[in-house]
Amino acid sequence: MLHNLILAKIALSGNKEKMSSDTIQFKIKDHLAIIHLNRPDVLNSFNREMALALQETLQSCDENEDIRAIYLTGNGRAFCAGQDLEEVVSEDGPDLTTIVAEHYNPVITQIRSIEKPVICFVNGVAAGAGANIALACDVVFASENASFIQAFSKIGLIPDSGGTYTLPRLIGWQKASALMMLGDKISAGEAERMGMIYKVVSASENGDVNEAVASAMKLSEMPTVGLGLTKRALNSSFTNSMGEQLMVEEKLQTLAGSTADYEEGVNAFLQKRKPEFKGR
Ligand code: T3D
Repeated sequence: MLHNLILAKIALSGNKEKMSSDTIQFKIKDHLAIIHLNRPDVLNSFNREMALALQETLQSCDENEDIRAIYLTGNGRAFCAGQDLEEVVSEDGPDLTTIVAEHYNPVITQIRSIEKPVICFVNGVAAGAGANIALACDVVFASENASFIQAFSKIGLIPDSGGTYTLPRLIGWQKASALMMLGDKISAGEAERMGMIYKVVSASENGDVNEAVASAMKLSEMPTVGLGLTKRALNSSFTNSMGEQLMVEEKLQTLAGSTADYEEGVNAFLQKRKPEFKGR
C-alpha cells in the first residue's frame, strides 16, 4: 500500500515563502519516493508552480536519508507535454529566459546530481521539456502506449532541459538531430530500440505493480552509496578521457569499498544468504 501522501511544499524563487501545491503529488513507500506530475487536464504540462514544486520535492528527496530511490511519473493519460503554452502567452507569465533558467535547468541539474537512482515511468506522451526531463533520469521505463516528441521545433524553439546534451549521447548525433528538427513522434517501442529508454513495460492493471515500480522498489533496497557513486562516475564519463575516467573509478571504488553495504554484500555472498543493505 502506498502511504504518506504529502502535498509538495514549494519555495517561490527569490523569497523564503513556502506554499502548498497539488501540482506535484509526493508519496513515500518504504525507502522509495514516488512523485506524480499532477496537472492531467493539460497533460501535466509545466507551469511555474509545478516546476518549483518539483524542485522542492526533489530537494527534500535528496536531503531525506530514508529515501534511497526516486520514482517519477505522471497522472492521467500523459507523462508531460512540456511547457504550459497558455502560461507563456499570459500577460503575467514568465519569460523564456526565466522558464529555462529557473524552471527546467534546476530540475535537470537535480536529477543528475542527486546521488540516488531516479527512475522514470513514462506513462503516456512525453513532449518538449517533458521528454527531456524523462531522458535525464537514470532508468527510463515507458508504457506500451507512451510516445516521445521533441516538440520544440514546431513552435520555433530549440530543445532545452538538457536535450541537446542527452539525446545525441543516447541515440547518436544523426538520429537526435533528425528527431529534434522534424519533431516526429516516436513510439515507446521505437524509443527502446534506439536506446533512448531502457524498456517498454505493460501498463499496470487493477492496481497491480508494474515492472517499473518493482525495479524502483528493488533499487531503493540496494546499496545506495554504491549506486550514487556509479551515477557520479557515469556523469563524469561524458567529458573525461579514458585515463581520467580510470582515475575516477579508482577513487570512487575506494569510497564504495569503505561502506557498510559493501561489507554486508560480501559477507552475505560468502554466507549464502540474502543481503540486508542499509544504504550506508
Ligand atoms: O516559451 C516556451 O515555450 C519555453 C518552453 C520550452 C520548453 C517546452 O517544453 S517547448 C514544447 C511545449 N510543448 C508542446 O509544444 C507540446 C504541445 N502539445 C501537443 O503537441 C499535444 O498536446 C500532444 C502531442 C502532447 C498530445 O496531443 P493529444 O492530441 O493527445 O492531446 P491534445 O488534445 O493536444 O491535448 C489535451 C489537452 O491538453 C488540450 O486541452 P483541451 O483542449 O482539452 O482544453 C491541450 O490544449 C492541452 N495541452 C496539451 N499540451 C499542452 C496543453 N496545454 C498547455 N500547454 C501544453 N504544452
